Amino acid sequence: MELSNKPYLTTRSINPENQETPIKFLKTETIPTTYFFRRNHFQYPTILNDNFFLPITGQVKMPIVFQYSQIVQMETTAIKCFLECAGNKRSKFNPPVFGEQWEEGAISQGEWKGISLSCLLEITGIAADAREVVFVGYDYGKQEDIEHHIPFARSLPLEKAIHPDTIIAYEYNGRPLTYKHGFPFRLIVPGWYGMASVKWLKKIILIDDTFKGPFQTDDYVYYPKLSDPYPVTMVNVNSLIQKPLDYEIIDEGVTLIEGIAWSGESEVTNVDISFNGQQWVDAILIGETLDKTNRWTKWKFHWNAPKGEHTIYCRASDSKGRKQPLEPMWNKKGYGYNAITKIRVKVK
Ligand code: MTE
Ligand code: MO
Repeated sequence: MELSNKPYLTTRSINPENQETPIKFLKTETIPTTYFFRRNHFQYPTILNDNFFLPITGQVKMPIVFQYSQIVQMETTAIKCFLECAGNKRSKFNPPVFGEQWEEGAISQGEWKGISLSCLLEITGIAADAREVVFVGYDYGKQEDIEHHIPFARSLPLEKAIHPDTIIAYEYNGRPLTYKHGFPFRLIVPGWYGMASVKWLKKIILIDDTFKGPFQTDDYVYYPKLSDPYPVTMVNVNSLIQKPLDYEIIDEGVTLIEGIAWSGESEVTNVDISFNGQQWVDAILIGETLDKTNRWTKWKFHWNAPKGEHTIYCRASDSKGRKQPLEPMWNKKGYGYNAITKIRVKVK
């Protein structure tokens, strides 16, 4: 029998194409493009000559249209970080919410190379009254309630936009970005949920007020039950159990439990395991612990598994003192699910 890794991705919707990564593939530091999850709001755009020009306009001292050939010759910045969709794990909310029913694989990680946006803004200059930076993609389509077609567009506050790790990426894992992941240019905003990392950049506009596009003020907003709405930004502390898998049947005796944990604008400092949700024991964090900001950490735990049915709980904590909560924060659009990770196994 020939073993195959196909299908590489699990399809949640065909048009637009939304596909998640089977979590058993999330085991290396850098995920090959073929296994990288895909999240699109519209059909893929057509790539034309125009796509190789990147205008920066609005509240700048001097508007400039940069060319691909210029940008790739400037000083490069390489960033290894994960990208997680804000809707990852949405299928776990109870009561259920509308939207793509992602399980746990709307996350991937790899090395992005490009130029810090701040380098380009140094060249254009920033006007004194600039407050936000708007990023417009080449893809467009119909959005509920709006008559005309609109592009995918998002903004960042100026401080986040000029952070040296916010880059205009043109390479992934040492190769040019692939078409489906934003070729020729995409924004990468490490530590923020994926919606911020706009693909197929068409233009960048500095504005002196706040951007009100539908992907800023309607989608990607938390609507909790009891408090006021607020925007989706930084990635919550979270984790996955990859071995055993949910509902796996395993043999009695010592077995390895393993997985990954991550947190935005922070790093994982601890992973605890429990078999009853009350007493917790430390798992072992694997690999370098230096500079894990915006990267996932692998962890493992040796378990002497007794016969019977068990629930395994996993709870990550980060350097900002955040911990996965027992209950998720339910919100109408189903973003940011990060309740304690749980699987069921049977030991025979
Ligand atoms: N950029 C454009 N132009 N269009 C999109 O639909 N989706 C965003 C973001 N950037 C999107 C986009 C969302 S919600 C996510 S989670 C990430 O891209 C997914 O990136 P990927 O498809 O490379 O995994
Ligand atoms: Mo997303």
